[in-house]
Amino acid sequence: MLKIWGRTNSVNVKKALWAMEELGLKYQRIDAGMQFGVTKTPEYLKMNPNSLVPTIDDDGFVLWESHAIVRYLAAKRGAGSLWPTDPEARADADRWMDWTHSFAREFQRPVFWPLVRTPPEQRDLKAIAQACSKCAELLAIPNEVLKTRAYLGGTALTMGDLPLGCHVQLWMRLPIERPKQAGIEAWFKRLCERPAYRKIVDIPLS
Ligand SMILES: N[C@@H](CCC(=O)N[C@@H](CS)C(=O)NCC(=O)O)C(=O)O
Repeated sequence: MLKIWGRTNSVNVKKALWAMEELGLKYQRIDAGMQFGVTKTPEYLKMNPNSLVPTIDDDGFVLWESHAIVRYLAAKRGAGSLWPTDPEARADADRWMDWTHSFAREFQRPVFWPLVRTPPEQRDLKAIAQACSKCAELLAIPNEVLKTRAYLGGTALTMGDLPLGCHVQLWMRLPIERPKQAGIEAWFKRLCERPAYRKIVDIPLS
């Protein structure tokens, strides 16, 4: 049985869970990380020496790094859907997974953490506003693509949408000023129409 360790409000755990749901996989999720602990136990560290979530165990094959997990599941179970079979189409989608690291670096710690996981009196609002501007500047890149494509990899959802789709849910749901970005907004709306996205990704911020 496919197992995944990770709390449901982790953006990186969401990427793996969303892939599993889109692929219709049966899995067992074990709470781990933050208030649940687990990640510092010798058993967990043996699986994932980073002491981070997510980690999966697929019938004895242990894997960590959320994007690697998404790629693995897509390659194994999603050929022709999450995993485009044409090498150029796959690279086109794949590039957005790597690009998402650039956005996450400017967004998770500088914007999400201060607004959601930091007491209001400790927030540096000027720094948050500056970080938001930088994030909007970065999102202008996929925004252009999404003006002419339904999904980042083309006409259908692929693995290329999963990492950024998880960060953009937080971006869209945070009480911040966002410039109008029609491509991103239409894509987010499209993602919200997917049952798997609503179940796993578009949950209240915490
Ligand atoms: N590059 C790793 C990063 C994993 C990561 O930073 N996970 C965070 C949650 S999003 C974590 O484990 N934080 C500590 C905790 O939850 O206890 C991945 O993509 O899987």
